[in-house]
Amino acid sequence: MAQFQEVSKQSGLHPKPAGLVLQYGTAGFRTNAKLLDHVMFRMGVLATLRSKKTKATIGVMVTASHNPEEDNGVKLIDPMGEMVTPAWEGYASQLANAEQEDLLAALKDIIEKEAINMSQEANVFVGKDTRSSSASLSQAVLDGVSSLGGHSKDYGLVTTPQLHYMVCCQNTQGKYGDATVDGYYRKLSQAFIQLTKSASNRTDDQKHLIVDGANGIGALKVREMEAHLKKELQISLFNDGKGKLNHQCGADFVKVQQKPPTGVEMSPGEPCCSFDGDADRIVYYYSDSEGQFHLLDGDKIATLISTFLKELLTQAGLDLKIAVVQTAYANGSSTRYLEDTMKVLVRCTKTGVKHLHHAAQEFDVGVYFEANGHGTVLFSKAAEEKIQQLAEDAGINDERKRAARLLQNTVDVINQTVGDAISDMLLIEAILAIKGMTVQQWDSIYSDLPNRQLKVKVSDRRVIDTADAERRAVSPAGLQDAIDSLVKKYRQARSFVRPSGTEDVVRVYAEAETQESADSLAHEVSLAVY
Ligand code: NG1
Ligand code: ZN
Repeated sequence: MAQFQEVSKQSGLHPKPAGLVLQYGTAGFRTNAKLLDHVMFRMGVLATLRSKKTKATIGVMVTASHNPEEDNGVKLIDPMGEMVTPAWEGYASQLANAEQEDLLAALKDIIEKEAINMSQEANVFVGKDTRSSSASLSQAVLDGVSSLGGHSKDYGLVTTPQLHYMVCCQNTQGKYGDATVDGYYRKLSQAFIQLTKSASNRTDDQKHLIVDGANGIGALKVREMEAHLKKELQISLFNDGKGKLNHQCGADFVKVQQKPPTGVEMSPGEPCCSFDGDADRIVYYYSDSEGQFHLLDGDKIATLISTFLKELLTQAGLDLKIAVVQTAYANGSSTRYLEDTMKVLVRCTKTGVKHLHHAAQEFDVGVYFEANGHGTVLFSKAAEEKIQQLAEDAGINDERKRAARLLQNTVDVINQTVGDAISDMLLIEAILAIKGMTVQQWDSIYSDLPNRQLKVKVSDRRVIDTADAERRAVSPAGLQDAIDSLVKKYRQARSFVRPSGTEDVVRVYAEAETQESADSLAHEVSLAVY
């Protein structure tokens, strides 16, 4: 057919290595950049179909997040800025894995199954991270879009959450904000400046933050953001892009290694944070006067944010249901603190942002964070309206008004489409300023249980099947019994195993009363996995 001629021709310029099979996993396609040219082209094609199907703008982000520089990857973004719906993840794998001669058949199959009207217009937003392979790979995406007659807008270098934000703005006709990078800076910085105005006694010291940019896109963008902050936040940027991406730095390194990144000059008590390679994750940390390292991960962040929001909702007299969504990796102390002390509802979902995001949508205010620092807050439409109305209500007392205005600006500083290191950083800094809290005081809200994460290589990780939000292994037979009896040997212990969705490994997690116990429990459970 004539309309596929261009796809045929162009796909020949982006050929698939015969026999190569890749899976659209938890975070899209991710592997060595050399293997991805055909995948990018095809994802441009698929995004065009998705746009025709939804009659909305779709996003395609070229990044491999915290993976090494040599890797790259691609993620599709649905109309409201959320991850692409699961059925289309299946189509993505189907299209990426079709051999060259079968590509058109695979394409037609999707068009038929989804009953896509091919005369519908299509719009695709494309963004990329700073990897050296990203320029040509994002060009392959653009080629894919144009081969099927779609329109594209190339945002060039942006963080993953910035592209999610643009897609959402575009599809809500500007109600969420302007679909420009400048619009993003303006919305978030104005909200941040408003929030910090309520922090009366903020000293210059408290306006200072050390940021590890992981030598990635976040480093570039946090600098641009800083220019909008009118000195209300002054950033000392390390790993600013001159060094190797994610190498011994960044949020993933800091969280997994439980140590500071290289290349950052820390002084005792000074708050620091690390972004990951595409700036959708953030973790905080500091070293104390004895030089000991303290990590404030996604669980501590969720606790700080949900405590702040709960207090404001109470002060505002708003009866809105707030919940925190975590995964099995959440530290047991955080769950206990939230449920027992804060009396906040806690939900546990499977690993992967889409699961958390989905669960958080069930509440008026849903705070979700993975322990690794990926997370955000979702406000239901009704919640946003109530906050708005109250902030504009002339008949309420000053305390309620102040709380309502703070809530309003909090909503605006948050990127609700996806976890966003820059937005989360601004929110955390604003909360610390408003509460007059130091990073040490925040850290001492509860003490993490010592924990350990290990990776185990097995011949086929898929033989492990889990249930109960991945907290129990249902196959192979006997594995969970073995884990249960190992856990019983230690105090305050918990352990689980699950196959990774992004690497060919089984992940083992253990926590216990002491680091020694957590380490040996993790080790013993790894042996049970073989
Ligand atoms: P897998 O490889 O499925 O454990 C990892 C992270 C997830 C999520 C995805 C996508 C851990 C334990 N797992 O998934 O939280 O962020 O990568 O990036 O951190
Ligand atoms: Zn990331």
